[in-house]
Amino acid sequence: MTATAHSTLATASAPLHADRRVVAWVEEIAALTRPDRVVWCDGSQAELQGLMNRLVADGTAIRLDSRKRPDSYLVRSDPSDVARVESRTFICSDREEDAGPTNNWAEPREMRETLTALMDGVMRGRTMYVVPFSMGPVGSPLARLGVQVTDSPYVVASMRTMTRMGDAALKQIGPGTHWVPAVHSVGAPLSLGQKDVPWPCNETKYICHFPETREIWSFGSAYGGNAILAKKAFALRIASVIARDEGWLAEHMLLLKVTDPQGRVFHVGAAFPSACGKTNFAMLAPTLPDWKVETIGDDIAWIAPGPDGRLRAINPEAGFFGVAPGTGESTNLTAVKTLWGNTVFTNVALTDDRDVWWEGLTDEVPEHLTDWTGEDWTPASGRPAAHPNARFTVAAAQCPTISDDWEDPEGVVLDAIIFGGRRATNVPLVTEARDWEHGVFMGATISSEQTAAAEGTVGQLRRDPFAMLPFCGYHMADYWQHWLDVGAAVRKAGQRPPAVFQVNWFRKGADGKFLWPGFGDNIRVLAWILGRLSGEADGVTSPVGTLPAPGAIDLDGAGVSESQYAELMRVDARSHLTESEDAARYLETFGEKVPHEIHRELNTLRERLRGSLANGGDAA
Ligand code: GTP
Ligand code: SPV
Ligand code: MN
Repeated sequence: MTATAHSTLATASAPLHADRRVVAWVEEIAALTRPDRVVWCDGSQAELQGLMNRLVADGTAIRLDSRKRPDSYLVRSDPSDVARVESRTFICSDREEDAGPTNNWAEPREMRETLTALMDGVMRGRTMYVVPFSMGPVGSPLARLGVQVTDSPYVVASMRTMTRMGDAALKQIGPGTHWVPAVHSVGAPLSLGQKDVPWPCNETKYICHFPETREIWSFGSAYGGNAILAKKAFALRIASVIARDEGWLAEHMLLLKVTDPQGRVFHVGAAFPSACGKTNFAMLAPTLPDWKVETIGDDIAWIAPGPDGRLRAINPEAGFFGVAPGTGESTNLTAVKTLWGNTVFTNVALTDDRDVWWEGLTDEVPEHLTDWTGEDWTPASGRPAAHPNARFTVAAAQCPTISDDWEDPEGVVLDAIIFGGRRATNVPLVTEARDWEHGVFMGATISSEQTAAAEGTVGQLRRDPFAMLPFCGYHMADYWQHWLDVGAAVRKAGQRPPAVFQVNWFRKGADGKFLWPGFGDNIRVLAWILGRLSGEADGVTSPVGTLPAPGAIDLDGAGVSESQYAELMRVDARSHLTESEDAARYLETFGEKVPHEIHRELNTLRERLRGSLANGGDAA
């Protein structure tokens, strides 16, 4: 067929109400990628069923036992395509300095040439799906729109769960509406009669963002954030740029609602790096009596000043793409209950009775499984049955603790912001920032041990500012300035910015074991945090910030010994001074753009640490 015939194909299949610019763009991409068919997705249940049937027929998905796990599927990816690929993720801003030292920059014109060559005819033999979506409740003033085209039915099904996808979103796009175009291909054209593989992908991968034109192009992968472009590519990398220009924040944060025993309601956002416990914290089952935690989001928050100047937040997503390993009955029963059905599992193990299993789901390990690569597995195999970055995809609405305000179009007022990471040493269980500026410094310099959620060396310590290192669409130091500006705007409106805290659930003792029980017991820390807001919880000043006063954290029944607690809270001035030297070197890599407030906070920290050393050493 000729490109013209394909254009006709794209137009003929378009819904009548589709915006002309969207249709024209789809035509253009179809002419380049030359799919056999173009399908405009309506987001219906019947459409999803059709996609899943097709994935089963193609051998991509396995239908799980319908009594054990109704309408649920297991998908095994290609072993070369199991996580986000940060080394192949590019910010193609006009000027290199706008991408900053933490991003891979590529010259936009050159990248367009590369992508055009790669995408030329790339969808031959495949169907191109047109996937209109809304990030945020349809019609919310905080919502933003996008359209992804993709040749992966698995990605379409994922987008159906993760976003408000289909006709309702498409109808939001009118002549003057802004929408983000996103092109995705697995990069595996099929020649006539060629048999497909269960998980088509390409060794070459590109995940590209054009911040000026606000568009996304992704080639070669079908896994997670590489392919579900509404998520990290749009809702963080492109949205962070839009947010900078419009005066709001797009963040790698969970959102939760807490009700204390007096019935007071608070909303909290928390930024932890990938696979560091956002889903767990968002679904926290409190071990303290009469506390209630409800879930709003587990990965991304969009935060904007409301009419009164206070910061309000929405979860732009509609589903959870959560880490399976470590999610179990004892660690996150709420998540386990959420996954009762209507769930797509990727790279977990298959039980002999056609259900799923992964490390940590149950204490008892099954005697026989089919592992995530399709091989026989027994406990003696000496390798994990599920991939460490195996994931579940499920609708947020199915979560038993989903909050009644999770789809509030105006968002929820944010009372506190928490930063966290995985730190085996040094970082106390919880620290309160003195003010917004100190909080921004905490966020800017936070570090974490790397997890399997992306390629790289697991366990290696890296600075991960605001848990946004792989997700900030512009210069990181400009982003810090933007955070300072947002706080200043809140104050200018006569309001107080949210209080800021840093937590660390992952400190280890000399025996190499976690000192803190974590999970449901994290409510004890949250209770102290909220007590600080109401002025009811006591704190003590330390060089790194305010720590809980002795006895201010309820440890009743936590099984934490006095010496363990002391170790959890210990601030070793000497090692913090060493860390602050590293922080200084880190800030240098951002050059002139580092806001003076950040330097000021670093100097204050170092002075306080030196003062504490002069007074004998142990700072806390
Ligand atoms: P992304 O979806 O990649 O952004 O990650 P996430 O932050 O949502 O990760 P998730 O909540 O799925 O956490 C993954 C891992 O953290 C699992 O292995 C959990 O067992 C572990 N984890 C979560 N909370 C705690 C905690 O309080 N203590 C300890 N020790 N581990 C935790
Ligand atoms: C993360 O890595 O932070 C995730 C998973 O939430 S992905 O969508 O693949 O980015
Ligand atoms: Mn994430």
